[in-house]
Amino acid sequence: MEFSDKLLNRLRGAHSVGVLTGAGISAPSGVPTFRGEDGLWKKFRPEELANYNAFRRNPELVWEWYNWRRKLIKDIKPNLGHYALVDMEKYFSDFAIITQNVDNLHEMAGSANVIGLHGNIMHNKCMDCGKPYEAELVLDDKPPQCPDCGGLIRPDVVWFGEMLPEDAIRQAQELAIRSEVFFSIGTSSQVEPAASLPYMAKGNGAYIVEINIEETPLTPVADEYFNSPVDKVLPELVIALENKK
Ligand code: BJW
Repeated sequence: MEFSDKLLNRLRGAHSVGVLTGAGISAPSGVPTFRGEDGLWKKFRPEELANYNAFRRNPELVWEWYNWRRKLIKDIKPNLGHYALVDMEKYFSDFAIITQNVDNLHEMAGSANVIGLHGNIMHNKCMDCGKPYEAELVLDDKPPQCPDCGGLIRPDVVWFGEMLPEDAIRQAQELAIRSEVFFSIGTSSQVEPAASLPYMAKGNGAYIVEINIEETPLTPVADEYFNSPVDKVLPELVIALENKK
């Protein structure tokens, strides 16, 4: 794979590099993405399931979807894309990953600075009193009730219409603003506020690099677009960086 001198020189001179990841980076590990044909679970769109009102209306259905995903995720491992991002850390004094994923694979691979925007699928909380519960404790068929207050226990993730963790979105925006190179990897660039981060980075002078097997609304704005799987592009980019030292 060819990498332009412009990209390699930008990277070589950079101190701050930000990386936004989405479901596409976990796809080679076997985690289904949200959108597209693979994203449909029993014909429901993610917007119909990752949604507070849906959980209120039909908690069993939403709970079943999360437990299906939890069982699937339990045995999966990071892939070459995740590991390449771990390798990339050593080239930059300020390097962090902003992830929309809830599967913990960046942490499992060993990335040191991960900003999680949408929570962690293995964690639960009471929807009334907020008390945290581990997912393994409550893998029942129906959402259990909180022993403390009787509220329904829900996955500790961010649903549509809910605010992102304040610290996480602040850190993500600060990183986007100071990044000299900003990657958008394996995300359909449709879900806000994550989708705005590359634009924020670009507005502050960053060089935008997109890696995705399909074009997205970000593609025309990106300075470089790699139309190839992430677990192919990133390991080759690490080799190119190493050779360019
Ligand atoms: C590969 C590959 C390979 C595959 N290699 N690539 C401004 C304008 C309009 C709307 C809004 C707005 N601001 C807020 C909103 C509302 C809403 C929103 O964005 N709606 C849009 C859909 C229109 N946002 C929110 O509600 C957010 N909250 C918020 O903003 O609060 C303030 C507020 C509230 C109310 C009103 C206004 C403001 C919260 C969003 C929470 C999203 N939650 C989910 C579920 C998380 C928990 C869970 O996992 O169940 O997050 S939904 C789902 O989408 C999940 C993902 O993180 C997220 C993004 O998906 P992602 O990662 O991009 O996956 P896919 O499947 O879409 O794409 C995968 C990509 O990979 C594809 O492009 C493939 O081609 C590619 N790919 N294999 C490279 N091998």
